Amino acid sequence: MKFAILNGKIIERSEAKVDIEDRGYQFGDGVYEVIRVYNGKMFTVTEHLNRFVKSLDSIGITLPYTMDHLTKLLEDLIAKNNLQLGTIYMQITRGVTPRNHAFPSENVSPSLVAYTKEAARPLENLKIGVKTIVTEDIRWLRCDIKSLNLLGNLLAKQKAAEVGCFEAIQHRGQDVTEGSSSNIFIVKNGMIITHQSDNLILKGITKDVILQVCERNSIPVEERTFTLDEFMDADEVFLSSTTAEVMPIIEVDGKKVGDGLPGPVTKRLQEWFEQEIEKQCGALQDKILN
Ligand code: PSZ
Repeated sequence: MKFAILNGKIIERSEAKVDIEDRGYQFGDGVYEVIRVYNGKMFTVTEHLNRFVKSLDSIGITLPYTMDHLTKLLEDLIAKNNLQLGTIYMQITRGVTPRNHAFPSENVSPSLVAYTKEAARPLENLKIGVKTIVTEDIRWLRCDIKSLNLLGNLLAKQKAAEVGCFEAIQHRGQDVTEGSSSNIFIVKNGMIITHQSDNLILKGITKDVILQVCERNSIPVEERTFTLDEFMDADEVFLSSTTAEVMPIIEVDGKKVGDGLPGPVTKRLQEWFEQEIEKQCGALQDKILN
């Protein structure tokens, strides 16, 4: 994509460069968001921007723009790049300053970067489901912050990739927390169970859409910790994220989940999730359950 945002201006992607002493580069001292674009329109943009500000607040960075201004900037970027179906990546770091662990005392301007990518919906995986592994959650205790520090997540994802799996599902002792880049849900006897949104997981925007849809359709949900045993014994399992949407999980550590096919509750949620997309962004060309 030809254009990117650097510190409030839309410039050529190839011109968008940051200093070697940017604190994001040296320390991962910043936060980010990924927003889905369908039909040239951002899905759940307000929710993503609110979470962005929450992440920024929790590390003591002030957003150097109003929400309206930032939204307009992102809309302009989508238009300039003529993006129809894809994602926007956006990050803010504490800025450029001589290397020192402690925050800079003088007024350093935060660095904002955003750019777009074309990305189809993962329709094949959404139809047939994905394979996963489980791995110990070795991350820090503020997983609610969408921090640039992703080493724990990367090590988990790499472990999955090395055995041809889509996702690594993390657990702290017996308790399942979340995927390396997704939230995890189990279905048991018609009840949906997912980890509560506390400091141990990221409060997914997709998760929140799913919970709202469940509420509206009287699907019972429990937000609580669940164990690896409950997870392995579930009728259905699925994960959620901005790009993976409602993704059926059909295998864990080489063992089939249920009968090894996406389950009925998961499929109904996929249909309702597509309806939410269409409400905000207009009709989808290709759908999961055609
Ligand atoms: O393109 C990708 O692979 C993406 S876009 C967003 C994600 C992956 N993952 C977000 C995420 C996460 O990184 C962790 C650790 N937990 C949960 C999620 C899901 O958050 P939402 O639904 O807001 O994307």
